[in-house]
Amino acid sequence: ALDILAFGEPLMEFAETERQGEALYLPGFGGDTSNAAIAAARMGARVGYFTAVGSDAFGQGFLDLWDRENVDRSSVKVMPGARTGVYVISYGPQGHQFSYYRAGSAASLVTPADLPLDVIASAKILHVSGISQAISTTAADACFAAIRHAKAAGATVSYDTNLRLSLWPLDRARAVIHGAVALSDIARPGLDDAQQLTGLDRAEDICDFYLGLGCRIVALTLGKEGAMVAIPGERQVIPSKKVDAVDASGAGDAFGGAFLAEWLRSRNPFAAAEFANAAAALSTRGKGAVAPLPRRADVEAFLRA
Ligand code: KDG
Repeated sequence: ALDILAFGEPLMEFAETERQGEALYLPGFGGDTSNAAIAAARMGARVGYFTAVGSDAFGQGFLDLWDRENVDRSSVKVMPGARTGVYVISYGPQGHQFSYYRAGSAASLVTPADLPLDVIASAKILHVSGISQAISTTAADACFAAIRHAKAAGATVSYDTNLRLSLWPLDRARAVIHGAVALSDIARPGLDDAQQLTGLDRAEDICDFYLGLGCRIVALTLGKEGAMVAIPGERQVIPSKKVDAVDASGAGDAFGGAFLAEWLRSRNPFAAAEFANAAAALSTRGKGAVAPLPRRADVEAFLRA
């Protein structure tokens, strides 16, 4: 059985770079829940992924990627005639920015009827995100159905808010995300997302808000500052070690995947956050979401150093 089953949309990635003054786009792999799945697998967890990919080269590229990364993709659907989504990362003064080519993608066509119910029921953790729900109403419905199925089977539900306002308006995002977080056990909001979603400013208040929705664990990531982890009755800031960051794309996903893998080992969310901070920091040292994800030995060496 799986430790973690993640569900969402994989996106082929092109990260802006430059060679001799000319713009070039470095191919890679992205998609928040796929990134988190790979991060967790690199930390030693038994991980599976569910989505639909197109019957195209990028879809095959993802199937091969998951095989290389030990992510079980046996329930992934290949949709004849549909396409796999794409995004471009560009860099400006405010950091990275994403442009999407994903409307009508294979993953957005997933409906509740496509869910691999047996796999969901047998995994210890189901991991989904705001992006998993933003891409279409059928995908949003499928997420809710997956969450309810996992809960009924006694699994832990993990939810990454991952607010992307180019995919849906704030009011709808808030209603859906908070509806889903209220059904989840572990919430990983990022500070900027959470400020917009909750209208609250302080990290402490944001943690209380998500605990108030009914989560058992809130792991609020604070960018370079690390994370604030809260459980009912206890809250701690877990600082992160600094690194020379090149690109923070996917750092939240690295945190999320490493956090779940480590929490399954120790059941200690504070220790898991320290481990996940290190994984996230290391993941910012290269461009793109997946290529710079560290492995367990890298994280352990970094924590010892
Ligand atoms: O967290 C990084 C992801 O946002 C990136 O890989 C692309 O999944 C993606 C999205 O929809 O933004």
